[in-house]
Amino acid sequence: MNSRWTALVLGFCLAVTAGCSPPEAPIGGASDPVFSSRVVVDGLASPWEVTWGPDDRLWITERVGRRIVRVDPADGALSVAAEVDGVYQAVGQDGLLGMALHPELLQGAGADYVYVGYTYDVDPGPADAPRNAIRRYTFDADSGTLAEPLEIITALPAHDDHLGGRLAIGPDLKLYFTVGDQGGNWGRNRCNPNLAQVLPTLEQVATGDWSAYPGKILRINMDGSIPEDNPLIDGVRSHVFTYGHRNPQGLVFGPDGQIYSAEHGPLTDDEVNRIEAGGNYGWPQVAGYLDDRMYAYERWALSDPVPCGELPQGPNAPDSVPVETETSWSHPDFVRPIQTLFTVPNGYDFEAMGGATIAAGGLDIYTVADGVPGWENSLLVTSLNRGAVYRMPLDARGRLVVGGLFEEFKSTNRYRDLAVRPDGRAVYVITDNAGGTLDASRNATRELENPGAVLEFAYVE
Ligand SMILES: [Ca+2]
Ligand SMILES: [Ca+2]
Ligand SMILES: [Ca+2]
Repeated sequence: MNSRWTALVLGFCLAVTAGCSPPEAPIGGASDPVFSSRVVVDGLASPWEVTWGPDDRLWITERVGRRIVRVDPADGALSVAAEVDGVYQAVGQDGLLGMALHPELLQGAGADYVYVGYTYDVDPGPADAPRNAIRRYTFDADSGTLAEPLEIITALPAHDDHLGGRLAIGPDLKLYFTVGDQGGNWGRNRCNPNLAQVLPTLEQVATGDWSAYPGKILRINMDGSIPEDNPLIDGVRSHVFTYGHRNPQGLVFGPDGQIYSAEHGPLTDDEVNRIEAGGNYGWPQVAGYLDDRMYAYERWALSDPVPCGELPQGPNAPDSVPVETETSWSHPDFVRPIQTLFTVPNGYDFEAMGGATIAAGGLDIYTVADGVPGWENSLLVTSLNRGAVYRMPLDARGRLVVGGLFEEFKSTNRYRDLAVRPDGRAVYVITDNAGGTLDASRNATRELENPGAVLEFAYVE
């Protein structure tokens, strides 16, 4: 399986079905790099985060397996660093989630710390009351295991949909953690109000009530407290760094400290965002750009006179549900995405053409100068529902996507997250164990080629 550059026209037609125009020739005229691919290891239970470690191992969380494992990318040898206690795992998005390695891990600096985000159950009885938390472990290099678990922050929102859960450490040595919108106003949770625009109050912050954190990216001190230099948003300083997010599952720092996120859109408009302190990323008032294209905010919880609970679930809101167009809303701190995947024109037929998202998973940035030609300074985002990694070259300042959008490493899998080898000559992708994607002919399938695996894509020439 060779990967090749396939530039995608930024139209809506992505060859999802017959009748679409095929992907166009490469943009920019660069030579097509050739990659070889192989399965490094399989048999993992829903791997969710993969990170290159200072020990030259791939550090991986298993969402369902509730383990942190280290894999030697050369031969696939796997060792278990921790069985993570107390993880609640019930549905498709909860369990053991993001992981971040302290930048001084294994540097002899007394900071051999590994942080993980996970779901747990606060209800001591039979009811389920999931919450997310961040825990720190200390790595013991001699035994290769993680010990001394320490809860950093608990009682973060969790639900049965849109949990977010990606974790990163910034050059400022703060923890950054994504919290999804908990699926509010969507699907089976359509009668729950969406809280992505709701901000915490002073009283909530004073009492440690984090229930207004859905749809936010948090910035957290290493001890769980609120950084003094977090943005003051509507007069309140909390862990909230940015808000108005749907389900961010990608989060990465560029070499100059800029932060990028990737998040699932509804039927269109997955987003790649540049994250700025105090920014409002628009959801659920806006999906993608503020352009009234194939999205308006249907407020199911406000249905009147028929209460929401009596309405059938379906793609089209009945007349009793108030609808707000994107352009009826504005906000001084609104930040538009630097890229959408994909914005479609009005009149787009989802039934005939398929959903216009890639179901964005993990995000990374390729910074190596002498790795794959033409790749330096590109964002890489994984797609769950297309079995590919989408590469976006950035401008020199890292502020804009320039020069197109490229589909890499296509296979019949769901790509959850990725890591780049420090020499830039290989990319490692982890795959979901189940779910839908597109096969080589771009037909929908649930038969995955390499479920629960680590795949290597190595640059050949
Ligand atoms: Ca990663
Ligand atoms: Ca947005
Ligand atoms: Ca829009």
